[in-house]
Amino acid sequence: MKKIVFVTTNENKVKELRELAGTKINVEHLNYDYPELQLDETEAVARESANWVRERGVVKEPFFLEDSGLFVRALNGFPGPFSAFVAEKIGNEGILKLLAGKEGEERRATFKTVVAFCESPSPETAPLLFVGTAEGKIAEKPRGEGGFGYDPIFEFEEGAGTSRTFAEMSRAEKNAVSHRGRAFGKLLDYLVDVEPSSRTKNRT
Ligand code: ITT
Repeated sequence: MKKIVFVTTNENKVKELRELAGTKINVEHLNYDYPELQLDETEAVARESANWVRERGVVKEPFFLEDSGLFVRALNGFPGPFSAFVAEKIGNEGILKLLAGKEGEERRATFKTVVAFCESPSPETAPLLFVGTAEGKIAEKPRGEGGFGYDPIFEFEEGAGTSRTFAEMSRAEKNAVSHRGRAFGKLLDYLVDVEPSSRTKNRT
């Protein structure tokens, strides 16, 4: 089975990815803490983080990492690229306080994941980016026991008037519709379908 290395400090991401990869790809976890770059765009954070890891020769094999963020409309896209910092400092309760009094469409939010994949250690090959998003709303209160991070406050609209938070879904249900599921799904398709010689373009 083809093997790729996932560089992350977040065990929950690894669990989600391993379930998505199934028997197609062997995802090996490297628990390595690269610096959290404070850039404006998730794409830039993922790309530059991958370059940082590659330039230091941390991994010798094909690897990927990913940057994820929660973008809340009423907060002009905050916390966005600062999601990790904000989660640590004010957490879900802090986000809910910032949204006090906001209703309906104002609570709209997007989750975004950008996967950056480095197939070779060569500095001439730019990391390939794969983007996935999920649209939803920030719940009035945290709900659910599953997932991690912002999952209890992110309500995904499933149609027919139902909306569960990601924390109310099983891992497989979240993976089927989530930002990470979509981004990693694109990487998986790419790895499984495309011949190495024709791998050049970003899939965003
Ligand atoms: P690495 O950078 O080491 O991969 P991290 O947890 O710092 O791990 P991110 O910067 O991508 O990862 O995540 C930003 C924040 O968003 C962090 O607090 C996560 O817990 C949270 N987060 C990321 N993906 C999430 C998801 O699918 N559901 C809920 N919260 C998520």
